[in-house]
Amino acid sequence: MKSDSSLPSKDTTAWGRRRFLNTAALAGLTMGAAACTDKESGAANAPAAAPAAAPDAAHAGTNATHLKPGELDTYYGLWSGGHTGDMRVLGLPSGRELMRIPCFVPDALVGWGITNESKKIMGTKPDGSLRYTVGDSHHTHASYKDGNYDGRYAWINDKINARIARIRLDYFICDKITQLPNVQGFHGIFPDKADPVDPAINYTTRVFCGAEFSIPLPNTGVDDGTQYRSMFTCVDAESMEVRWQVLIDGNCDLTATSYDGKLAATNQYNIEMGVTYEDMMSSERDACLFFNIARIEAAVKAGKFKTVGTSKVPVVDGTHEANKDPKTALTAYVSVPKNPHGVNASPDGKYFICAGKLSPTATVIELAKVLDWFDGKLEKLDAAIVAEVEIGLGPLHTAFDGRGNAYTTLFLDSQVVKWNVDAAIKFHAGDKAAKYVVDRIDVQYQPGHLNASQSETKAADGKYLAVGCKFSKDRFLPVGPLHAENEQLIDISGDKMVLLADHPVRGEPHDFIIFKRELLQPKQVYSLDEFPLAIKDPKESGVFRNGKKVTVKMTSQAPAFSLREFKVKKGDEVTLILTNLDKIEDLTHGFAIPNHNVNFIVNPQETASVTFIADQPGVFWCYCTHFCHALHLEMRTRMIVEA
Ligand code: K7E
Ligand code: CUA
Ligand code: CA
Repeated sequence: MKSDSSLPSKDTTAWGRRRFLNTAALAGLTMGAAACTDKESGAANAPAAAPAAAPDAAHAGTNATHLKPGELDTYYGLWSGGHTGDMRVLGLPSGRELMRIPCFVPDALVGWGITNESKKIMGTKPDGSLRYTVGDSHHTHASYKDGNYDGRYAWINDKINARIARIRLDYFICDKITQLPNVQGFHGIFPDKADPVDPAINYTTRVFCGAEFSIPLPNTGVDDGTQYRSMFTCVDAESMEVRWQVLIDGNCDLTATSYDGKLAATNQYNIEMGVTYEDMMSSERDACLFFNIARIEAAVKAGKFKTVGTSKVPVVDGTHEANKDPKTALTAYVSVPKNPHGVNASPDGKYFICAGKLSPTATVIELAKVLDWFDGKLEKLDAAIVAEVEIGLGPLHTAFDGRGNAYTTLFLDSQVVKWNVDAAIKFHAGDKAAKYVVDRIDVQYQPGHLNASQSETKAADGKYLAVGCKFSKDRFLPVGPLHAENEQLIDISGDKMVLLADHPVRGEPHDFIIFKRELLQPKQVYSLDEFPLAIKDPKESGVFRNGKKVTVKMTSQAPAFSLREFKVKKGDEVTLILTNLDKIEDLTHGFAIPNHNVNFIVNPQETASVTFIADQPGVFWCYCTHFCHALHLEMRTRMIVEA
């Protein structure tokens, strides 16, 4: 197929032919076909695409991606790593990958899953081995203060094992992982931005987590799917303990939170509570489910909860049946068209926008009206919908430029559509002259998430938009059957979107955030006090025996370890503690032991430990694996295991 990146025509008459897909079967077919073939055959099932026109240089924006050697990026990007279960840190606009922060899956560079400290965070079985070595991270979002990022934390989900990880943004490390009880398919995640009750708490204290799959509660292996339920979970941002859960009808997909802290919401594509995709598509409308945070926490405080299985977490009842009276309701189910996907909060704080997925629409829900309904001042909850407009085929996620425009990925059309929220509201209210679609751009190909610089904050700046395309097809050199995916950068500073760059990415691209570099103040040298096991003076080094348990204490200072050799006996359980006493930025050492599955690094002033059985007699040259000094290759110590 051809690989043009030309802009589509602004001719909206062609657009009018893209009709609402109002049968479940057709929608399912179209989605399936496009997902496994190319854009042309996807389009064969869909109404004709807008005719292509040559790119118009006159409308080109002013942003560029190329940085001169030595020039620093102006934005950080935090990216979920997909199957690799880590968080990627990018510099934007260059798109250069600066770091990978391991979370859910072992990492060979830093020794994540090898050191005792990282294993404790990841979670182990009674025999000390890792509980999980697979992960699937989709969503990452950072902590807020005053509606902007405050540089404390970011969170990321593992869909496979229902885990949430926290990243400390001072050291760019994962410091806690919590597994959510009684849920499966933990997908959407979003920190709150303020406390619903206390205005002094204008920063993140909670993280909300949606569970996409429904299961028996407790999970007893029941076959009858009508008994399965899903839950919405609140995790404490500081302690990372699970605070409470809400039992719901339907399921959770993506999650959003309001700037005033009063509301959180999750899109639901399975209000049918089906167990097959045909069942899950049988209703014409699903829901965007709102949670009244203050009321939920009051109910927990008042003891109006139960617990499920062995979990002690309070579970309140958020089902339809229990929440009919708006004045006491904990939840509100706003109806949105068939099988929606993303839900995103506009930076003006007024709206949540639901992307239609199987419906070619975006639904704009006004938050003030949802609050009115909870107060008994809005008779029909669905009157909170202030726009529901056609934008294209397969809408998935929406980003914002802070100038009133929304940008939504169209999976089936392989496009990003730029549309104006106010114009959409006017159109919905009956002003058929209101032109809400502003621009469209082809992307390569089948985009999922997108996000714009500062888009998820009140400081959305409308400069850059990144798009995670699920298929790269012909954009890169072929490398066998597995293709790189394609992340693209688009300039959104002008009237028309301009494609700036393609970047290959290992599967699979999901969510990310982009924010100004000034918002972070990373530290490049640890403090010894961060580590209880720190060996603060090389004189403390040595071999300390307690029966068959041996502790080896060592420090590193380029180009030497504090012990030139150390002796243990065959069969000993050895715990080796290494503190890097070098204080210079960028002076990292590694420590590898041949035949013992040990390799990890210690950054400046960091302490790490490993525990292993010395099960083979012999001499083992432990060596520094991280280039540190002209004498790096000589930086070694001997482990002598006596028979
Ligand atoms: Cu759309 Cu898991 Cu965020 Cu990926 S989900 S695309
Ligand atoms: Cu120390 Cu290389
Ligand atoms: Ca559905």
